[in-house]
Amino acid sequence: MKMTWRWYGEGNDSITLNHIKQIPGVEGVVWALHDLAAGEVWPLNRIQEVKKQADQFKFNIDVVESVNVHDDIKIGLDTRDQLIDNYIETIRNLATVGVKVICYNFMPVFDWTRTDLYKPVGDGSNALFFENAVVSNQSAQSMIEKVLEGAGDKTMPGWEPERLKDVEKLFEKYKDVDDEKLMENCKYFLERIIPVCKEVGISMAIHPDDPPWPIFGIPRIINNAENIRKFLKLVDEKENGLTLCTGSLGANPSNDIPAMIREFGDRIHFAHIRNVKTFDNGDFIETSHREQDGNVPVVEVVKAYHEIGFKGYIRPDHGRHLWGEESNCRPGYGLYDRALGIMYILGVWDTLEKEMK
Ligand code: CS2
Ligand code: MN
Repeated sequence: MKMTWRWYGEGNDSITLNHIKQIPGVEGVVWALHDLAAGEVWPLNRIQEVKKQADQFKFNIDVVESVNVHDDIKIGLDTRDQLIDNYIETIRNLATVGVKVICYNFMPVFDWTRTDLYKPVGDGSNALFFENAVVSNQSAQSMIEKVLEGAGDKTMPGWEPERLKDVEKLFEKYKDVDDEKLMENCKYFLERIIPVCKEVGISMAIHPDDPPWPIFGIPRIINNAENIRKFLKLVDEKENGLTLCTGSLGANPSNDIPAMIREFGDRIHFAHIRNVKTFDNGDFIETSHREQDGNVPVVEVVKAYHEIGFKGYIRPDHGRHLWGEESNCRPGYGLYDRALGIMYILGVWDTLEKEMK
């Protein structure tokens, strides 16, 4: 496996390439052009600029997270063809600098959803928290306001204030889109882009829905083994693959993640590792990577990757905010806990490697 780190880009992240260089084992940065809206073509010169920055630190830029999919494609509107053409142009542009994997999601309306971005964990740190009752008892608009307020001056991918300004209208557009329709629209998208991916050597890696159950009546299609199986068959090619996020899938304790790793094997191009502590009422809080701190069997997860001979990319997913860093880091994307997570993952991995010899 190849260890990576999600970096939001120069001037857009309190963590610099120089910081990242000091974390053992990191070979590449997972990046994106975060200022571009879904549907825009990523210009070649902007892509080359990131490549140059990463080259200076000898990081690869093989993984992009995310090239966001426009709502019209998910809804299946007539405008989707032009938007898919644009997506294809971006894929082609990314291939010119050697990008290998594109992580994306097919969640309607929002990216990951939490009700508290800085919930005290009890040891002085704080972390992202999801409280079911809060989501059930308030409007989407008021939740959006709270999330954006909690994010302060940091942008939140998938939570663009402009796009979500009138979220009720956006919900209205999705009103006829159920799980089946969303899956169909996803197939339409994949049938157009996967042949191009094959041609240019890029694999698509869909990210699971987070949380992995419907909120505000929004459909969910990437949330358990059965649906993932269906998804992989939509276009049964290696390039139609997965980002397996233990944090997102792990919020539902009935997801057996090590079993998924063994089953989906070489269709997993990108691994996100995070632990999460779930409660009986469906609430959950993000924790350190250590297995004992949450409900995700992180050691078993790493073992499963080792067992399948995983050659793909891996990164710690979110981290808690430690030692006061929440004053200037992006929610879930501080420096310290993710760096500790890398050392935990590598500790297990290196032990398994040694045992093999
Ligand atoms: C990420 C997702 O921060 C995260 O949890 O794993 O937001 C991910 O970047 C997107 O869903 C992929 O499009
Ligand atoms: Mn993830």
